[in-house]
Amino acid sequence: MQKIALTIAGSDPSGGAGLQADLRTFKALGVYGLSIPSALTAQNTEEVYNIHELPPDFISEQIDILLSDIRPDALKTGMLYTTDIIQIIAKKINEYSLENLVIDPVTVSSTGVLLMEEGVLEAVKHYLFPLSKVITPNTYEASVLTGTEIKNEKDVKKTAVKLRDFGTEAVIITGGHSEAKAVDLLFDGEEFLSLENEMLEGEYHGTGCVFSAVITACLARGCDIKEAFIKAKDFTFNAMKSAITVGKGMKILNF
Ligand code: PXL
Repeated sequence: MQKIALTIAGSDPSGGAGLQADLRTFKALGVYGLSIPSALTAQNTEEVYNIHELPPDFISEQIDILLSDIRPDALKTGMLYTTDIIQIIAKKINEYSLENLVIDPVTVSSTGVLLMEEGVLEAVKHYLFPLSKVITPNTYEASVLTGTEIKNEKDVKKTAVKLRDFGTEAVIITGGHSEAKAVDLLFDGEEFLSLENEMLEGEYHGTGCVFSAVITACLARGCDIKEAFIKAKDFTFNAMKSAITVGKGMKILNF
């Protein structure tokens, strides 16, 4: 049976991040991709210039119409932008008892532009974390979500434990604490698994989106979280090594 994954995320016309990157990633992993935009951005490889969120009622309608026809094996959320959007998505996930939810709590673009309104991270934490299988914050997002400063490996572990207490099954904190190595940490409630590779030079667009999309596709295919994490780390690193320059700004992951 064809496995199916859904992304609810922002649109990035450059295709490097957002739902366009998610769909490319699902396809690369043999998973059929569904997509519901939560917000549209005006952006290129250099900068995010403007953002328009979609009306929550219309997002709700997209979910109802799609799910009356097709049921995803896994889903992920990316940039959700407003608390109203988060509330409606949480309601629908509950209503349809959707499983294998991966949350990428997107806060800022690679260039530092805010991709959410104030209070949105709190809403993601409150409404969506308890419904999720895994959350994939980077070190910055993990630190904001818990109000902890992350300076060393012990801090990363402590933060992962705190984040899991918000109700998710597993936490993956990406980016680590070191400048020299790219270290990602998984905590599934029982054990920690840390994966590292060398830090690559340059500016890359959409790494968090691709990473969480790989996890989603793997869950759709029936992997457990540990397998999905190992695959995502490897896939994203290779896609960064093969990154391409299509515009004047950041590199786009290629796979
Ligand atoms: O990489 C985070 C991200 C997620 N979603 C959208 C984005 C970005 C970064 O620019 O534009 C739509």
